[in-house]
Amino acid sequence: MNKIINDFLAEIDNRNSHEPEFMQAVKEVSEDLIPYIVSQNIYHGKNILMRMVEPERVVMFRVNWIDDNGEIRVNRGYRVEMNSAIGPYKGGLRFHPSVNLSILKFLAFEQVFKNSLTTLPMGGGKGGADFDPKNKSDGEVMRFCQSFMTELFRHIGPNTDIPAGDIGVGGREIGYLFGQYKRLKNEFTGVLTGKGVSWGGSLIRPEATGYGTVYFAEDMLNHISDSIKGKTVTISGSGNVAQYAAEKCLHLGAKVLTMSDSSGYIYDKEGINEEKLKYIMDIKNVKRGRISEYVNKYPKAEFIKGKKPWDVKCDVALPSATQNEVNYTDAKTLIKNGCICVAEGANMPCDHDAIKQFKDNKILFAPGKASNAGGVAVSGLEMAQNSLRYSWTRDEVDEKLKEIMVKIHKKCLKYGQDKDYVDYGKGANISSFIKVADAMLAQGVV
Ligand code: NDP
Ligand code: 2IT
Repeated sequence: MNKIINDFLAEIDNRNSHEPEFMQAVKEVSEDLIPYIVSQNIYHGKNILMRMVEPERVVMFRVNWIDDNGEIRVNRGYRVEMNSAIGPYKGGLRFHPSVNLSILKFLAFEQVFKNSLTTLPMGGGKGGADFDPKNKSDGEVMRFCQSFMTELFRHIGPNTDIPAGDIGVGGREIGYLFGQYKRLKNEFTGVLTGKGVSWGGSLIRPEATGYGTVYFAEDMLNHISDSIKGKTVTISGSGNVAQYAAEKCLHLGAKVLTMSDSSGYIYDKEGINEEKLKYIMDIKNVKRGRISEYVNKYPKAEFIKGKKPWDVKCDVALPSATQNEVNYTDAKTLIKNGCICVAEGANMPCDHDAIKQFKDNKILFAPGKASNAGGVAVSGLEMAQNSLRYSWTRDEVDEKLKEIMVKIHKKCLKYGQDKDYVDYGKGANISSFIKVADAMLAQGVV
């Protein structure tokens, strides 16, 4: 079996050798899927995984814009349309200086499996640009978004490809992107999700990824007759996912000890309560400042510069910033300090060696494609509401989100439950694969 897996990965590596994040995501999925495929006559010999790792289409384009000093700036934009077997391409846009094809292909690949798990009819895609929204004026961000959409609009549409937010793309950017799409097409359609509620957005979409991650952690803990109530939680990141993960932890009676950004983390021994979280939201969303400002208002807390929060003793860890932010050493430290549950709010925040540590030590571990699927799931509900020309209440959407997370948990158990341990990664990979693979086989070699 190892030889089949290694031969497969060697062939993919040959074609994508300069794409380490993409190779990492493919490896993680292949180790679970290849043994399953080989054991199933309907999939074996159909080159199905090879078809899944090749994007259906990749668009790369120039984005020119003019900054506040009148200088002409050039960025690179992308959309990776990975797989449309079970629905139109769906997935976020990331604006961050690190964005490249490897990162977007890994995200698009993961998105295909994640979207399949949601139970909703969405294919997978991802896009973005190497544009850095930090320290840019609103006018600069708007001009960038307009220029980006001036090319992207011809490749997307409400039945073709529906982008949304991700790192560096929140409500403000979605607004500017939507405005430009509408102007170019002269059409008011649900072509993006994460829209404002007064112009086609869904209630709970901003909260959905963070809330969903905590619902999933709670489902995992309930499965071992435990709960998140009273637990200490460390969270990385202080953006959209981290903020609402923290909020839901507080709703469910857990104590949040840390949040972070790329400059370092804050550690508040007394716990980040609702009032303190509101202050963080104000720093990050309104003032667009840094997490270190927290200690100016709450001097009993510490700011630890340049470090990640995984040295802090906790029961539950929710990595919610970016890929590969939890490595082997971090995983060892978390386990040594008594952590029992890790649920990924971000995409691929735990590297291969960290995941192996969690599994070897039988720590509850949820891969992002399962635990952070709440965000795209509510995007799917936003699309449904747009098609109905109707909107559901906050409670209705929240209930549907909870139900979807429970269904994802059940799907993970179906293929991941071993005697005394659930391999959520394996459960998520196999369960999501089946739906996409069956659709691909039914649709022929296209
Ligand atoms: P935001 O842009 O709102 O926040 C990102 C946070 O992560 C910020 O605190 C940022 O700090 C930090 N961060 C970003 N890059 C790095 C880095 N290289 N090193 C350290 N910290 C970093 O993004 P989101 O909260 O939306 O996304 C966070 C993660 O969740 C991503 O992995 C994303 O793919 C994933 N995700 C997002 C979903 C969504 O609906 N938004 C859905 C599912 C997954 P700083 O401000 O210093 O850059
Ligand atoms: O990684 C993700 O699932 C997202 N960034 C959200 C995608 C979406 O279409 O809502």
